[in-house]
Amino acid sequence: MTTVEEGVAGTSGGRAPRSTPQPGTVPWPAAYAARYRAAGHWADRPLGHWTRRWAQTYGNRTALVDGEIRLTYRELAAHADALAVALRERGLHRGDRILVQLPNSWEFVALMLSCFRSGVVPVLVLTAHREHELDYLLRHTEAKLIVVPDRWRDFDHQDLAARLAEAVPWECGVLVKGTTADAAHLDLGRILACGPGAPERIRELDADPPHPDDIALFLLSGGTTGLPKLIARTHNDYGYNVRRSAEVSGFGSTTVFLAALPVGHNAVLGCPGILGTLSGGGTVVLVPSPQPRTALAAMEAERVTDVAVVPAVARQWVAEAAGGGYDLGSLRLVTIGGSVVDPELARRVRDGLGGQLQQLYGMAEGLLCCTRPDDPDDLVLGTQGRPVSPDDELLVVDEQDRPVPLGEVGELLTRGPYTPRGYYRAAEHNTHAFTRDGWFRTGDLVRLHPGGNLTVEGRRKELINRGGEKVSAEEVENLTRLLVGVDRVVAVPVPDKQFGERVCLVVVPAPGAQAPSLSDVRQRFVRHGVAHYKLPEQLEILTDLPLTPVGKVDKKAIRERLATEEKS
Ligand code: OOB
Repeated sequence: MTTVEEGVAGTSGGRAPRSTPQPGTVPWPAAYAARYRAAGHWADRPLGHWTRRWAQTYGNRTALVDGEIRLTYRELAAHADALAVALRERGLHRGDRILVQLPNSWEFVALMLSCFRSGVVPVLVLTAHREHELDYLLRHTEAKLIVVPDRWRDFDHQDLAARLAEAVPWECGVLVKGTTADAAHLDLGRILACGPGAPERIRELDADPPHPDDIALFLLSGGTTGLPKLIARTHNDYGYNVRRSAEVSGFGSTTVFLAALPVGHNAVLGCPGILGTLSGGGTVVLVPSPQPRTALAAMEAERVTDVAVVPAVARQWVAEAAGGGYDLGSLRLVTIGGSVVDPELARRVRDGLGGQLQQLYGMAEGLLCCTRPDDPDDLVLGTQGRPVSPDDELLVVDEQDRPVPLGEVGELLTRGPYTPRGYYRAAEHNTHAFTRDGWFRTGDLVRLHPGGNLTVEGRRKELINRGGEKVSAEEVENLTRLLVGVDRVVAVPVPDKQFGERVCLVVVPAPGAQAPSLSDVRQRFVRHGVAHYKLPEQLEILTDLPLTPVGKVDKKAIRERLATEEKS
C-alpha cells in the first residue's frame, strides 16, 4: 500500500536527494546540510505534502475560521489544489515567483498551500506596501503574477497591480480577490468556486513536486539597506522552522490560534503561527487587523488558545481587556515579540490577558529564540528566550568580531538549519551581512546569560522598529534626497509612546535654501508610493550634523540629543 505521504511527495523517503542549484541563493555547505539531515531537521519533503496529509488526518475538523466562513481541512486541501492547478494552467511552473499582497483571509492560506504544492514561489508583501516597494520587488524577483485584493482600506490595489504588471518587459498577470475583479484579470473567487477540476490535473501536480531544497517562499528582510532584501526560505528549512517552533510552543490538536497581525509576517505565518497550528490539527482564526475590539471579541467567540502579538498591540489589548466585558479564559499562550519588551510590560500583558506568556525574538532571516511555557518567571519576564534548535549556533562579538566574555553585550552572529547563508540576488551585500564562515550578522546587541537565554540590549544596525514594522534608515534617507532634494539628512529612531519608536528625520538645509516642512516631506513620500509606516513622523532642522572621530555622521549623538530634548 502506498501511504499518502509517499504518493504525494514523490521524494526519496529519507535518502538525501540530489540538490538542485537555486540561482541567486547561497546554499548551506555540504557538511552542514548533511548534519541537518542526519539530525532529522530537514525532512526532505516539499511542504506541499502537508495539504494532503492534513486532509487525510484531520479531515472534517475546522482548519480555518474567517468571519462567517469555516473551512474543514478537507475543504482547505481542495481549495489549495484548485489554485495549484490554476497556477499551472496559467503557465506558472516550479520556481516561478509571484507577489502575494493579500490581507488576512482564508484565501491567503489556500494560496500559500497551493504554492507549496506546485512549487510556485510566493514573495510575501505587506498590504501596507505601495508602488515604491512593489515595483522593486516585482523587478528584483521577475515575478509573473501579482496577487492582490481589489480594494483594501480605501486603496485600489487592483489598479496599482495592473499598472505595475503592464510596465515590466515580461508577461505578468494579476490575480484578484474581491467582487470587482476586472475581466482582464484572474478572479480568485471564480477559480476557487470551480474547484480542482479533473483528477489527472491533480495527478500531474503530484508527479512533479518541488524539490525539498528548492525555495518555498520569500520573506522580506526588515533590513537596513536602501531597499528591502529578500530571504529565500527552502522547503527543508522552513518546514523545520514551523515544526520545531510548534513543538517548543506546545501547539497541538486543541490549539486555536488567532492570526491578527499581518499574515505576511514570518511570526504569524510560521513561528509557529498559522502553519504550526495546521500541522497539529488545530484551528486558525483570521481577523483582518489587530484592532483591540475585533481581536478580543474573536478570542472570546472562538475560544482562542494562542495568539502572537507585538508590544505596541499588546498594550492596546491590555487596555481594552481592562475595560472588562471579555471572557479570555481560553487563552493558553500569549507570544510577544518583534520589538523590545521590558519586564514591566511583560508582566502587565501576562496579568492583563491571562494565559502563559512567551517571549519570542526572531527574524525573517531565520533564528528564533523563545522562552518555554514552563520556564520560571525571571526568564519569561526578563529574557527573550533561547534558540529553538539544538543546532542553532550563536556567537556574541565585539566590533572586531572577537567573541566577548559570557554575559557581556555584543553583536549577535548566528548560523543554523533554518538560517540561510545569504540574501537572494545580493552577492555584494552578502559580503557585509555574513562573515566568511557563513555567520549572519543580526545587527542586534544582545547579552547571553549563563543558562543560554539572551536579552536584546539594543542594536548596531540602522533601522527604526516602529511597533514591529522595520524601517531602514538608509531607505528613508535616500528617499529624502531623491524626493525633497536635501543632501544632508539622517533618519533616526526616537522614543514613541504608542509604537516604541518612530521615524525622525534630521535635515541640514543647503545654505540659503528653505527648510522643508514635515507635511511636505510626507506628501512627497506618499506621492512616490512609499508604504505609510515608513513616513517620517518628526522633523528636526539642524545647522550641522555631529561627526564621529573618523568623520562619519554621529547618529548616536543625534539620538541622544533628541532624547534629552524630549525629556526637557
Ligand atoms: C521579526 O522579524 P523581522 O525580520 O521583522 O525583524 C527582526 C528584528 C530582529 O533582528 C530584532 O532587531 C527585532 O526585529 N526583534 C526584536 C524582538 N524580536 C525581533 N527586538 C527585541 N525583542 C524582540 N523580542 O520581528 C520576528 C520574526 C519571527 C519571530 C518573531 C519576530
